[in-house]
Amino acid sequence: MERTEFITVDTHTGGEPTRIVLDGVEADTLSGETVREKRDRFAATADNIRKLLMQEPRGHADMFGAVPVPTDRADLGVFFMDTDGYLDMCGHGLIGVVTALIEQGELPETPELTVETPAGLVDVTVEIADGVVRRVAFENVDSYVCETVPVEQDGNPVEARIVYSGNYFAVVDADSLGVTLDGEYATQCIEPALELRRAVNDATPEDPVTGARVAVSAVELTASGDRSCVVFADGSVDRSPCGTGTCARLTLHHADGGLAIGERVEVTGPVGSTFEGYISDTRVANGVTVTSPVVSGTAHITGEHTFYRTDDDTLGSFTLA
Ligand code: PYC
Repeated sequence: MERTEFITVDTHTGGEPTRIVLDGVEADTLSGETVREKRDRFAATADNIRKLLMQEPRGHADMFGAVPVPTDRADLGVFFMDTDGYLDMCGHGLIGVVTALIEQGELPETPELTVETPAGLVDVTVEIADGVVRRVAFENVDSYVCETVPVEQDGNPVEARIVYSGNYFAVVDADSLGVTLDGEYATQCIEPALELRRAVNDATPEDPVTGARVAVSAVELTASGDRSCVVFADGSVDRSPCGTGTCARLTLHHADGGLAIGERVEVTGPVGSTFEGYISDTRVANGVTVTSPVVSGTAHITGEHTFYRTDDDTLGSFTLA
């Protein structure tokens, strides 16, 4: 029997998992200049590893993962994956990766570092005490409001605001989808969010900065006050307030005139954990106001794994329909 091993360290950031792959991925499946190229090469040649570590029986329907990779452009390179594919940027994942790599001695205990993601370079600030990472803040890639897509859902008009914040989000008022973000609401968000994403993507929204047609990857349900719920992949619910989702919310709030530069807000996710964020700066690109959102949160290491893939285990990886 032949056995391949994959070593991971796992974290949770406000309840949302990140399985960080430390060993087992062959270097030639990560070739490329940029982290985006490395991610694309991995997706083309080693997607079975994503499925193995994200999906059942080793992962679960809401598993999330990250692969740190070497880069000359920053202190660290990392790309992100889930049960369904890959995201260009991930806030909770970034907070988890930086926390785990510093606490495991894989990164120096430094208060500031830059991280290259498929979405671009992200500046990170770390609070460390006694070898424990207490808080990680990241200044996201340029974020901006794209357009409003009106759709009809269950006979009701719904306005989906499309925002780019490292990923394309459809931000929608939870009430308009018939969901109240109160108590235990997470699972009620999944079906309405997936239906909304299908309708929005059928409307082929456009990125006003690049001019490209875009596909929304995540839906953020918001409610007045600080509550939010982000649904992504094939119906995964982010247990945390969602890092890039919080950036989308801040960017929208600023565009609507409700958030001044530097004004801090706290956003609460479906299990009650919080991220803090603010807009640090704005500029205009192609006539579009572009923000630099900063979000911070805390992650904890939950364990280390050595996963096996043996050649007599023919079941493979799966998600339940
Ligand atoms: O924290 O940015 C985030 C994120 C995206 C998808 C899941 N979490």
